[in-house]
Amino acid sequence: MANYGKHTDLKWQKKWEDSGVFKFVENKEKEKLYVLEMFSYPSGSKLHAGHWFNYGPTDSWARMKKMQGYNVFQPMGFDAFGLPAENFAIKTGIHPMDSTLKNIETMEKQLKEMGAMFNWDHEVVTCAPDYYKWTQWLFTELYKNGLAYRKKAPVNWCPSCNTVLANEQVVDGACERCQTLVVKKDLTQWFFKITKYADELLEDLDKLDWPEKTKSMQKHWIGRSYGSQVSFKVQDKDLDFSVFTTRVDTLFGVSYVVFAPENDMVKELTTPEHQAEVEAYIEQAKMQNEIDRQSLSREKTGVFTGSYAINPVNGRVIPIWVGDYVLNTYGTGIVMAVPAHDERDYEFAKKYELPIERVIEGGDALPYTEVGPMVNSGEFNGLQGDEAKEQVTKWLQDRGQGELKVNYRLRDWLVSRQRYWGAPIPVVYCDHCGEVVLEEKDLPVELPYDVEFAPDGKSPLAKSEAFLHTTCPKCGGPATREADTLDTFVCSSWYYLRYVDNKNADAPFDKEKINTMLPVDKYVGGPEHAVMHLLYARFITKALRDMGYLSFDEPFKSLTHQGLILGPDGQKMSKSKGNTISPDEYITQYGSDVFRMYLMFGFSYAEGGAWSDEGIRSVSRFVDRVERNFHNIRDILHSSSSTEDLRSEDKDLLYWNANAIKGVTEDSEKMQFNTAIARMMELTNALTKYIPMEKHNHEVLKKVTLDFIRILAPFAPHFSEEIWEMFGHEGSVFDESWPAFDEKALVKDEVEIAIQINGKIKERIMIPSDANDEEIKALSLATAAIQKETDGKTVVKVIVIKGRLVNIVVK
Ligand code: ANZ
Ligand code: ZN
Repeated sequence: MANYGKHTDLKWQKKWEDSGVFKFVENKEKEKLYVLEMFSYPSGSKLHAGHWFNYGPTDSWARMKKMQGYNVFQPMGFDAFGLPAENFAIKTGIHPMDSTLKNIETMEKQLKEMGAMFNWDHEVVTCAPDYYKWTQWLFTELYKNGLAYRKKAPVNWCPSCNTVLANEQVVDGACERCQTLVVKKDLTQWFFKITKYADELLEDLDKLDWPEKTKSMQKHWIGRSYGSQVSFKVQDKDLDFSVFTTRVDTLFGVSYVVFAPENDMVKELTTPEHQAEVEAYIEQAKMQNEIDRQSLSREKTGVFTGSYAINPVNGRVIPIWVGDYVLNTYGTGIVMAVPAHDERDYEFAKKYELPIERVIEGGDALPYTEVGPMVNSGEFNGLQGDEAKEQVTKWLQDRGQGELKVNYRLRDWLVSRQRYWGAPIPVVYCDHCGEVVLEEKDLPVELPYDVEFAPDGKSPLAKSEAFLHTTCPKCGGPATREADTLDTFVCSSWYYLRYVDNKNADAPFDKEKINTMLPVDKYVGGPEHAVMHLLYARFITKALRDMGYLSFDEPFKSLTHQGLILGPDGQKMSKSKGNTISPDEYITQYGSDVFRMYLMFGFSYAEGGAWSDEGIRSVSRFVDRVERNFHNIRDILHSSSSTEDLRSEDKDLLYWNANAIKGVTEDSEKMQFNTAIARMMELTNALTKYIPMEKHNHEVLKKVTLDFIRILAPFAPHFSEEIWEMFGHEGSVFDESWPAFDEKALVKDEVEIAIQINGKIKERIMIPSDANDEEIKALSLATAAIQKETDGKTVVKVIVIKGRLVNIVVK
């Protein structure tokens, strides 16, 4: 009768807590290992299968590492600020602080039921004043170092959430959270100067053991592009402007230029007879979002301004247009159009009947967008590629009309949010002193509890007179507080630092402590954070390093993304589809180890997949079988007498044991848990065969049993403790060391056979003892001496007498 179940979990969770076996204690003798899972967002009140898939297997990995001798630090906390709690407050009247703390309490309890070895002493909760005091401190430090600034900027505005969104939070032109179409709005906002680190953020990606796809997404997000800036004069006006181009070798083929509708110069360039049309065009462009505007498939539109520019390289007079396929936020917001060699320009020129002239040779059809020799380009004809670009740029540079230029897609990080449930931006505005950033002694700027939540689109802070009115710390005069709060990504950009020293009341962290414990050795979380969170954290680490706080360059050395667990219907789990899996029910029924092992066995960790009830049942049956085996083994070791011989059955069992240790060690290291568990299933099959035998080698059986419990322990921690105890041990199995495997046991036995030719022994060779007739035949014929003997003759027959000899009949 199977005994393992939820009661086992509870028993061991209590024992672990009482004995403090997983408490983190600094230890210079051991190598530290910082294992981090992305902390949870306490918006839904419960832990779901996705949390479990992130935390359970990673905890197993960390447990193996602990047994391998590392001093493992594995903290947990809550990313507790954010929109959902505030929207919930508007809907229900329940204060975000109350709902958040309640959710955290539930989730903590559930996380404890998981039985992970989290270092709860180090917990951080980002909405607690003793945490966000230091988030605000981070803001002030960035400000002092010229990395935080305020400017008026067109921002992505979600009319439904009533807030500004970072570029990263706009997906297909809509708000990532509520799918409402995003509009542009001019507001004065705070920014962090992440662009200062663009090159380093790009180049250091090479140092990281991260999924290639994530690195390439960051690379694309940063979007470094080498090109040239070319300056054009406006005809009959004392005006000039520059364009950014990656194809300066096509400069002779420019047939018009296009300004982004938002470009400040458009007004000046528009002649009176074109004014009405241009203004109307600008108005409609405001309604479009950037993604659509850049889309290749969308029909290009534009209007003529009435002005002309002069191409510096050939003096040609070319019309100046306005078109929304040009973005104001990239390059200079102006494009030199070369219809013969660019798709969008080609389409535009066709539509508006603008000239198309080939200046690059190659291909039959236009547009030809590859590289090739320059043609119709005067003295530059024949040059191509980088050489051509260099020469043309040099020519321009000599005349003060151009230079080499590196351009980035990356923009500064907009951190202002017109919302309540976030860390207040620690700034006051004073009539005398202007913008005053607070000193550490004035932090934290606490969020007032007593505010009004109403669906009026206004931030509760902006309406709170008590919060807004304050005195200026510089002159003591009246001042107004900044009413915006920080993007929650600011909170999560440094939480991995605070964990180490979470109770420090004098500083965000102790420098020495942090530089010993960091960087994080293994970070595990969802791929949805490939850009934002992971890029922001890297930036903050580099900024704090340059301020002298950190002595490392990158926060997360190695990164793994777990896949997604879908509902049984193969669809993403969601309450509305009714296909969610509630871990609690399964844990009550099967115990958390079975739940965890199913997640690890039933899916590839990186891929995830659809939930299956049959899958978890089969893992439960496996655990039952393992348990029965261990009970039987205990009885055997207690009651029967041992054989001293090392028989082939004993060797076979040792083989499967070594095979399991090797497989579990190597596959788990790579987080390939499903194949690791398959190796333990093979060992279980071997034991199931061995146990019913009449005689057992106790020494072998005992070794295999203790090895097996230890490699199973990270996967089924409660169950394994119980079995470990059953075999008479007092301490925790997690204080044991990870078993090594015997390479020799992995080589199956060999036997010597004789090879005859026409009845005469010619050679003796070693073959695996379990080789079949076909394998023996092949091995014999392939032997050098036999090849020589049979050369030029016909093999008539090969007779195999198993285990002893092979007779080859030749003619
Ligand atoms: C002339 C040209 C000729 C271009 C040609 C391309 C091919 P990446 O690689 O992404 O940096 N461009 C520049 N600024 C732009 C803006 N604000 N909005 C839209 N397009 C813009 O792309 C650089 C190229 O994108 C530039 O090189 C420019 O078009 C266009 F045969 O200049 B090219
Ligand atoms: Zn003042």
